[in-house]
Amino acid sequence: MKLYSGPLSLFTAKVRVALDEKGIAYELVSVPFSRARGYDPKHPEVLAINPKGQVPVLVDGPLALFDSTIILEYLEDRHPTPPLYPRDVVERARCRQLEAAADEILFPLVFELISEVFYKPAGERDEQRIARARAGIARHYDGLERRLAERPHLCGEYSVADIGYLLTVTFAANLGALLTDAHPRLQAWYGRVLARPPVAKEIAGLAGAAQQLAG
Ligand SMILES: N[C@@H](CCC(=O)N[C@@H](CS)C(=O)NCC(=O)O)C(=O)O
Repeated sequence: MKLYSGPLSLFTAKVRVALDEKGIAYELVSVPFSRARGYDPKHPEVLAINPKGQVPVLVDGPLALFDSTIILEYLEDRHPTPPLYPRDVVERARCRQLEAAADEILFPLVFELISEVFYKPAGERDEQRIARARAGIARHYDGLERRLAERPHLCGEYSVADIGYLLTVTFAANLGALLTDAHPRLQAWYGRVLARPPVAKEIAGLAGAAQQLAG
């Protein structure tokens, strides 16, 4: 298996964690990324496979796939053990929805912070946009806090939803939207998920990559 990956790519990080959780060996192809130019120029293989020109891209024999959610589903079908989705069909559907919510509902708010805090120097940032994004993130966390009142992980057992949310929450925190005592269950959940070796390894790798890009 070959994974085209960006050094700071949250979406690729989801796939790397799932591959490690399942013990699947893979070759990592790092695509160019810089703070000044983002993902420009794009890797030719990524452009050839993904019409959106984005990572992650996974190649497994004759199969080439893009979009982290679709890749995670393929990995589960191809390597069902250990499972990263609930077995029950209804719970599985709910869990898929949650995994997608991390990407499509929470991440856009985090992207507002990326645009302001990561790409702009202090002094040129739109503080109102930052405050609005932080408030939206805190409201989203309220929903997760309620969900965690009844279960240790977002879908009961550890799953792709925990992987996606852990990474998104980490990016938010690194950009100043910290997890606070207003969300104690979410804080405890964060510690539980971070204690998993594949997750800890990924978070350490992202921190190292961020330092390298900054230096
Ligand atoms: N929905 C996609 C999003 C992928 C995505 O946004 N990838 C970013 C890196 S994290 C990218 O390649 N950005 C370059 C671009 O959009 O041109 C997924 O889940 O894989």
